[in-house]
Amino acid sequence: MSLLKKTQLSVFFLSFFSVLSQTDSGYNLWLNYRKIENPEVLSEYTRHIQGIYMESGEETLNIVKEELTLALKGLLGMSPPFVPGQPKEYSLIVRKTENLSREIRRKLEKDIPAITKDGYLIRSSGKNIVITAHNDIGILYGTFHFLRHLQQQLSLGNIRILEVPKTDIRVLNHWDNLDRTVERGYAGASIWKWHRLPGYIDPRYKDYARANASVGINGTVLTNVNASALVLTPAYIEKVAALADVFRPYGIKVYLTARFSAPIEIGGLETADPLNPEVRQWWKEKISEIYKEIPDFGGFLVKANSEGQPGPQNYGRSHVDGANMMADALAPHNGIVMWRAFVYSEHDTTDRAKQAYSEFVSLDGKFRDNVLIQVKNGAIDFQPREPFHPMFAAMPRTPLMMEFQITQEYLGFSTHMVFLPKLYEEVLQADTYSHGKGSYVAKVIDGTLDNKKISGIAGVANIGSDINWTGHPFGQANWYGFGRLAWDPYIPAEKIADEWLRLTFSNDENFVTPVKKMLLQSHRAVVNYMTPLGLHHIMDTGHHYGPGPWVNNLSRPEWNPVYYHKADENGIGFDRTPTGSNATSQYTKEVARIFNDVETCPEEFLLWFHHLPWDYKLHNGRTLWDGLGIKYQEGVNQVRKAKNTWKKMEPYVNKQQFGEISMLLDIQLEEAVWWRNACMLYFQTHSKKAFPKEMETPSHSLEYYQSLKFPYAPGISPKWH
Ligand code: BDP
Repeated sequence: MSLLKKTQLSVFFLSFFSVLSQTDSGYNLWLNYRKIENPEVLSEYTRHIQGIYMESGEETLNIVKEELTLALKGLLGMSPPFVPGQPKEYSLIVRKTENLSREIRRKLEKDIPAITKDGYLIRSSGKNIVITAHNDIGILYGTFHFLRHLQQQLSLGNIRILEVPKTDIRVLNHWDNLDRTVERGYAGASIWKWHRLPGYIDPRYKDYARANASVGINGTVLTNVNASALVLTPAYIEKVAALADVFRPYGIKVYLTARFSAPIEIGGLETADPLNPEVRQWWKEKISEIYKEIPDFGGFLVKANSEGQPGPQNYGRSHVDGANMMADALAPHNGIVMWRAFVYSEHDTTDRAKQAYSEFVSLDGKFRDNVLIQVKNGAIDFQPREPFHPMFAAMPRTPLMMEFQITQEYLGFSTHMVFLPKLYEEVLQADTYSHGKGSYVAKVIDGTLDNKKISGIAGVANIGSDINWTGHPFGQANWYGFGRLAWDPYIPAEKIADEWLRLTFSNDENFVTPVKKMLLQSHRAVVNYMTPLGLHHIMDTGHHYGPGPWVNNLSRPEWNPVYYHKADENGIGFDRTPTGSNATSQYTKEVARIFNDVETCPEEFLLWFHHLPWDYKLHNGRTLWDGLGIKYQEGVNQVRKAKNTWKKMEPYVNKQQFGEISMLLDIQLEEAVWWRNACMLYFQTHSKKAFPKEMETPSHSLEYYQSLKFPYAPGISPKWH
């Protein structure tokens, strides 16, 4: 072999291996564009896409070009040429509607009027395929959808896809601190390298934007809801502006969390009273200053008067006063306020589950048009499973944003496999009955139920600097799934799982079918081994890692697990019916009736709404005590089953990720057993009953489980130390 050939070969191998290892690590997410091996599909695609006819334009269109080149090269093994002049037959035509030829416009005339907002149309037209939209971002979204179609190896014959985003604001919430710790983050340090910004632009920023755009996410709140006012100082605004510049061509706006006391902390004022003219002026000027640097700045996310954060109530003012003050200052710049409804007070002795509703519902209709109230999916706090938040049925005149948690604070951190779109789907498909049957939460969120002018959905990000972004390779599915549901809250979780698996790993049915099944039952498994039958908030203190149902020594009663399960020798559960806290009265009467009646209350919420004796008979005829043990065991069994499924998947997944997932499933199983043993041993001290025969005998004593300490468990902000 000549020297030249040898060098060429080694260069080839080098680049081959570097690509391979990047793919192996999971860094490329669902955008890894593996070569299509199926010859029929490949020949269909190469026949249909012999050239690309694309208009030239600014940054976003260059990105489209870049993505098409990269993707088609990966998928087809070669990138079809971009052809100038007139499109020939079998071209992919990528053009804005206004630039389509008259002939094509005529052919697509039925569909074009239906493209609104950042929507797009992908359609066969004669022998061509057209991707069109009214604006550049629509073209980018359409391109990503088209590529997704190819990645799933779906047919191009008579393709017709018309998509319009169903919600307006589709944002990630990063709970990232300026010191790069991430509150409730389990995938490494924050990806924002504040110290090096604005000069150093980490390539990851672009990859982050690209991944988000590929699923239609159009905003990012860079900082923690437990906010630092520092991010509003000039030095940081400059850094934020540098990030905004990277994200802009991907259609992503930046937002910041605004600390309510910032006028005092960085403005030198003596008060942050929202009705004080100087304070109002300070925010006005601060906001103008931000817009000077970031003309398309999105606005603020605010956590006020919650868990010790400052807010308008410190000055005897209301949430309306606080939110509207910021909204007034943002309105001239088209900015918005996302005001969080996650409030509960140590001075309020009523059921914590009732407090947000009690505080906010009477304020319906009083917020400015550019205020959205951001409501967590349930009334407590991102528990493994919660009934939908009653606020969703109660504020017809206020845009309500959904806040989901993508990071797994209460679901096993980034160690456990949990496919969250299943949880999201359950909430979005819940019926509030606010306008009779069929008043789904999804319709509240997309604004259609009450004709809201603006709508939105937020997900607390699970992203960090780990090479694969999310710690657990399957955590990527939750980022992906959140984005897909933000775009369209009606997509079935099953479809999302199917898509994501095909995009990320393999199109082989022998892989997709069993692994999809495994993903779809993973949420139920976690609920079973952590908090079955409606139990909630029984995790250990502070870090929230592992079980701690015995914890009863925290200063605030509603921080203690015993407050939530109320186990004693007679029984277990939180009575939220009219004989108890009457939290059910916050739901519409149809829903309240279902929850109030122990017979109709869905079993998965039984102990959320009812305090029941240990020998209460479940629908299957077993006692509550036995049923609890059986559920805990079922969760463990489900993880075992998942492990067995995964074991057989080695041929379909690269070695690195196969190994990572195998190890994580091992840990998940150990921790599932830990949860079952610790909880059942503890509850047994109250029930005084033998474990059901279906349950395996715990290998350690309760004292052992109670003695476990995890001082360095990840995800705690300095704030909680
Ligand atoms: C809780 C978290 C805490 C957050 C809080 C919030 O434990 O770290 O600050 O929610 O959402 O779930 O504000």
